[in-house]
Amino acid sequence: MKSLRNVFLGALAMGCMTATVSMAAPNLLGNPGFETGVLAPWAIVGGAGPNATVTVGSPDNGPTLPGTHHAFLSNHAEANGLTLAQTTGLGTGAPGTVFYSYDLKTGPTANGGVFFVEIFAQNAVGAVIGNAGLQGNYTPANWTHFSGSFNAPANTDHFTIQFEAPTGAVIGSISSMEVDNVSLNQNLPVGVKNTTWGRIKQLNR
Ligand SMILES: [Ca+2]
Repeated sequence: MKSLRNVFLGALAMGCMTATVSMAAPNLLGNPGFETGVLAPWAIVGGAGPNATVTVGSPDNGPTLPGTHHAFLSNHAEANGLTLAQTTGLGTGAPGTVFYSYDLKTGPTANGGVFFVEIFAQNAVGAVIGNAGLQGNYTPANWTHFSGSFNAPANTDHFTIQFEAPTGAVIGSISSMEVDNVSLNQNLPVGVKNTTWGRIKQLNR
């Protein structure tokens, strides 16, 4: 009996492992950890200037995934909305739950500089038809993983996620942040799907 039980537990463990691997949610974003060493397909969509830049930095890396690179938003221009964004491809989204996560680590901030994240659901012609709500103001002193979900409405076709480092309308206002391991997907997070239980039931017969 003992050996049968061990066979069962071994098979169960293998079933769980297989299920976990097959459940890995595909990320809709390209270069999500900035490990290519360049920003693309991320783009600076607002506020770029001599005193407001987004660069890929190394060797600092967010805790969620291995790597050596991150994006660094550095805004030293007053009353300026420096924004880094990525829009997923046409047809990559659908109505339903959208899961998001990202790692953040605050850089120098002063005199009204703040940091927000926004995620938009868009229809096939790019109009914004839903959103995850304004997230922030974020001020994590050390690398911190943030995650959540929102419901994409009918006619959702694709998404945009953007990281915003706006400054206040005073000289000396600074907003800066390191960003890494950004994920946007519509599959259940790893470990939530119930296919594993079907395997257990089979094995129990
Ligand atoms: Ca990285």
